[in-house]
Amino acid sequence: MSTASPLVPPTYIVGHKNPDADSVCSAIGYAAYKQARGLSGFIPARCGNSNARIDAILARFNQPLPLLLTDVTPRVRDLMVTNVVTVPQHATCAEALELIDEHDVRVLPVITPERRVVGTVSIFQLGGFFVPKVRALREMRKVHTSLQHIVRALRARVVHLPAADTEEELFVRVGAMDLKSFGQAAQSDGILPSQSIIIVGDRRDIQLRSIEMKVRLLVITGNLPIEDEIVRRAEEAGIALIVSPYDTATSAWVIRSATTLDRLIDRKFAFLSPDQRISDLRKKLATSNVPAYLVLDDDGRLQGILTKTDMLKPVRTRLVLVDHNEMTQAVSGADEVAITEILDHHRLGSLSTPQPILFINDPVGSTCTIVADLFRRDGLAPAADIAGILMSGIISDTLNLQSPTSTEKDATLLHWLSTLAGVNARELATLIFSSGSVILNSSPEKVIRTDFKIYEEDAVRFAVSQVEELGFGNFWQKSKDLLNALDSLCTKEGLCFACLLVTDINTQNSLLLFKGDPELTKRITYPSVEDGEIFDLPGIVSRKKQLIPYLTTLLRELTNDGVMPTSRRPGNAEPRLGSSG
Ligand SMILES: [Mn+2]
Repeated sequence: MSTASPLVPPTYIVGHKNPDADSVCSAIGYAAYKQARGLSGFIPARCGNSNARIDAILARFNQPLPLLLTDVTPRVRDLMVTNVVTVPQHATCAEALELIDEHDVRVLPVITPERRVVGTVSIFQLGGFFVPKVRALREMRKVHTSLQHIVRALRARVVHLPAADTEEELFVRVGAMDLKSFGQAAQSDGILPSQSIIIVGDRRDIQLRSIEMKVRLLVITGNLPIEDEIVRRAEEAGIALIVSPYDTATSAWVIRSATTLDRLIDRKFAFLSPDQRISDLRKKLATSNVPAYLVLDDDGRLQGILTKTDMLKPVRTRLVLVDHNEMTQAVSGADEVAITEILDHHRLGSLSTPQPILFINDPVGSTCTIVADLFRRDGLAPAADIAGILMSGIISDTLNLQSPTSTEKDATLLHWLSTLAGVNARELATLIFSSGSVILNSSPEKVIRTDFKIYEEDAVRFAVSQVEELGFGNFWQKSKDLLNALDSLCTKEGLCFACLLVTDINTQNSLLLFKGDPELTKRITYPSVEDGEIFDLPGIVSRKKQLIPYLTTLLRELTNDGVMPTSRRPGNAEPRLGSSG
């Protein structure tokens, strides 16, 4: 999902869920600021859908919609090792051992030519095969392979090699004893001559005896010369004859290593999907004895390998949070990755970080004001389009400096940006606020989810949405539907209450739609204009600075009077965990 060079881990600059204009504009602006400072790898992102207002701003200033980042939860694919050393299905033990030695690994996935995993072989399995078992001598001499593999393993000179590619079960015997004992041993161990490999030096008697017995393969060791008569007789009898460069003991060992892997493959291997969450695996992997998990795609093809050591690697995804600092509002999985910076103008939530980070929290009217201030402080001027983007964030959040959240600094920087962008603030405000009535153009469910934030106050969860309109005309047509939508939201999210602040940009007044805890509803001191569910809030336009403090005060009063706020039981949604931040 990264578009940055793999050498520089990407850092996503991302605003809150249900992004508003300030959230998207400050992400774009701060990425431009980083670039102006000569820093690379910063990517503006958003963790939710755009809306008509954001689209209008981006189109006006020629900016693409930032990357959609819905979930940054670390997954197996983020930590797995992808350059895995593998061994082909039909390789020999010698080849597997060589790979293990060369790459210093403990386990080799055994794969088909299509990279489908057949199983694994480990150094332990191979070791077990080669370590002498005194109670199973016959096993110790067994080789399951073809003569061609033996020739390759020994780097042998071929004299005669019939049926070289046939896979067969063979037994190694060293012809080092007296001729008489050799004959007796051959009869007593019950191994057929056609299954026997005889390894011998320049012992003419044993060589001849082996040919008479019609053994499968005769191996002459130490590059010793062979008499012409032996060669002729072997060929006549159809007996394979090769010359090994090694001594007898080494040849015997190397022949055994020519055994194909087939019988040694552990076909019950542990595997994971690349999409599995690391957090779900930590416990499982901590208590398991499996040294490494293969990572397979849906077709069983090998994608990578994950060891316990890999789980300890730091996650590469890094985030800069703009326009929010509460985990309930951040992109999913934000609490499992590194947050390197926060730029915000909201109340402080309950976020904590393991490392010290750059945290700028300035109670100005918009996050874009903070970004513009950073440019100006460093003597940098944003490009005209970026200046326009930053203006849009300020205008949108401060209702063109009319909101009580607006400060001197917002006004100063808006003016500065206006000069750089060559754009009149009043004209831009008209474009932004006339970019379509959300209430008229969206379903009630969408209206309350468009600019929607969940808050947590002493473990009480509630939601406050806001929508800005030119006049209340459109609103009154949809007020009943919006109340119903709030009611379902309250149940679905298991909230204490859900409310919607409808703000008229023209008159700078708002209406509040409120659904939830009846005890709390009763305590609302603003005049009710309908059914005790819609209230008139003259002069209230800021959710952050005016409404949230009012609501938290109401909640405190309720608990101080010994009444516990009641939350709905989540309906069709799964029970949610509280904030982990
Ligand atoms: Mn903001």
